[in-house]
Amino acid sequence: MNRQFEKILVTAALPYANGKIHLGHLAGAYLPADLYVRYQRLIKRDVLFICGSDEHGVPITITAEQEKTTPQAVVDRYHELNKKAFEQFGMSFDNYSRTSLPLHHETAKEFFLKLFNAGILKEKKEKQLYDNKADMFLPDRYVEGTCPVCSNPDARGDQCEKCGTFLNPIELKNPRSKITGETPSVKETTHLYFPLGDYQKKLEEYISAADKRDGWKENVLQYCRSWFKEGLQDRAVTRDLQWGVKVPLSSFDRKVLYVWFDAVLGYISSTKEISNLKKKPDMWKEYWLNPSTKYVAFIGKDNVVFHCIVFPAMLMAWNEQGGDQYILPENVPANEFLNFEGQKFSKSRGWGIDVDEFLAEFPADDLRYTLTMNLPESRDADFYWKDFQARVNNELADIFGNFVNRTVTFVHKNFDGKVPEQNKLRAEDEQIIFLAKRCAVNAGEFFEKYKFRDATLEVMNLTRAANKYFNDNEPWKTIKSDPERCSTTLNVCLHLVNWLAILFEPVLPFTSEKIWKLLFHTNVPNDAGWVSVGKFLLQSGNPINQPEILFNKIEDETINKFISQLPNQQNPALKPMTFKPTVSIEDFQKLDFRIAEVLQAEKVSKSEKLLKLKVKIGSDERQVIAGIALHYKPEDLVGKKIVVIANLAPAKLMGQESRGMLLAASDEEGHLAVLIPEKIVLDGGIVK
Ligand code: B3M
Ligand code: ZN
Repeated sequence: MNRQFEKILVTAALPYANGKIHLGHLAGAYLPADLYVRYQRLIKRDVLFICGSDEHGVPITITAEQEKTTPQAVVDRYHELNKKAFEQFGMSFDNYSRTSLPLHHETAKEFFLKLFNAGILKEKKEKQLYDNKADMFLPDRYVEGTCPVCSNPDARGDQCEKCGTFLNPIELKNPRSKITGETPSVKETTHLYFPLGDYQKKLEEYISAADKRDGWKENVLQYCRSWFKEGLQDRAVTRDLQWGVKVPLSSFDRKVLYVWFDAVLGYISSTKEISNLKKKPDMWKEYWLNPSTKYVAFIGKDNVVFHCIVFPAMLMAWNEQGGDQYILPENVPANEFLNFEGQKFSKSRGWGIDVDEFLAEFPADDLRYTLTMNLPESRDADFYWKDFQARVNNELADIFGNFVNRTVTFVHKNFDGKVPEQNKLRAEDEQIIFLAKRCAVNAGEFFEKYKFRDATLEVMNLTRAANKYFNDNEPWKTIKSDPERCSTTLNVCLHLVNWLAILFEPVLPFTSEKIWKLLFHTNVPNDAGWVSVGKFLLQSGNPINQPEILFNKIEDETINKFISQLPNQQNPALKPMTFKPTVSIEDFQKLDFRIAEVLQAEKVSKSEKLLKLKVKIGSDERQVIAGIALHYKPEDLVGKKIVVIANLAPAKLMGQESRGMLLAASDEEGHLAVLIPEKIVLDGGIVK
């Protein structure tokens, strides 16, 4: 930190209480936040770590409808499940609150009213989709339809997952209600809008200044830049829904605050809650209203706009009114996504693993270490079962576990289980002590810069050096030839065990606790924390406990069991791929693939599957018949650029001539997608 802050406030995105936490969530926001906080605590900073469940929003009400229960029952269930999973994983939140609490509703209403009364929110009449059968408006994810940008047929009302575009439900083509499946009608409704555009300049200045001070991640800056480039638009902050924070205005009695408007304020209400629990009701102000507090918001990349743009703008709008002045995030170190065995996590496809399931089988520290070494800090990363096994066996067990075990076992066998005397230190002792101190400095710098993988690599390298120190000093020989020397070697090794326990604590908190118990008979680190790395805190002659296995190796059998549980058809490891016989490049080059523009499309009469397309390939126009009618409506394709094999011998299908074949991809799950070039290319263009 190049500015001296008195306190640090850390928030991690509030997960929707609408499903279980999986490994991707941990790697995106939660583990990095916990690593950062634990490090800050070890260097004795005043840090407060805030999180909680996001309990509003359309996905929750949809789940409730599908499960024929109430939204409250849904959030009660997932709040408990997720809270417990986080605890098991070792998340060290100071508070894990809920946005359905009255305290949160009051906080959100107060915030809203301040902006409303200041005349900041604009009332606008707008057209919205309405489900006549269900008698309700269909905000956000209550509608699905075709994306107006990329033609993804399953875009959600709030966003197209395929191309990432944020949408208003009314922009969808062929919209359908998620409740009844009906085509919605359009009805007028009134909403309040936050004038985000008015804050663009201030936001740009804020981000650039914070970036200069604290070094924002390039990917986060990139997202912000592209938002600014597009120009910020007004955003509705109310919704026609029943579940949520009620709009505290009589003319808006059947409306609630938009979930994102209230969710970000959940950080503040969660801080208020912990203040009340600690019987220091004003404590939250020491963080949120204190310019000497550094606020760091950990999130996954899909939440960047809300934390870098929407939330800061809301806080700016509040601050403009005078009175209490909120601090803004000093950094928003968003991670990219973690994939699972090469694919996106997907609940519906059963792809991935939830945290509780994982921890039923493996210790949390095994997972924390593996995820830390694979954090998607600057690009998407992957979790692989085999990598997990290798990290645990070859790194945790063989390097760290082995060093602790051989040291403690040796002390029990040869020094009666008591800390050996430290005699005169030699150059090689000074060398390893120096490495430990340097490691504390280097790893510390990486922690400050949100580079948790690099920090952990430093510590693992020190552990390697510790093993080498043990080997090079050959205590199994010196115990006979030079017992004084042996005593010093083991004294240094035991101290290294202590220092490693401190340096690894952010990543391996459960293991560190075990080590402190072993060395000091207590489960907390000594008060000195990080700065005690390199200091000799073990009293010679004090007894240490018997060693216990810190890391159990993972058998192939166990890992294979999990691999075999992956949905079958997706798992290349289980089902060997078979390919057609090899062709020569010359043979391949005989095919003439071209970009074609679809001019017209219609169904082939009396055929369920065939579409008749008129396509243009440069100056050539021709008819192509394609078996895609079950997957595409004719109007979905008109105007699209596709890929056609232009020199295929003409064929007749259902009496219709086809001159060429379009390229489409399909899989065993029955998906079919016409291949469409990712960027603009002119028709006639060659595909090779
Ligand atoms: N609940 C979205 C998510 O879980 C949202 C985050 C809120 S942070 C204030 O990804
Ligand atoms: Zn799209």
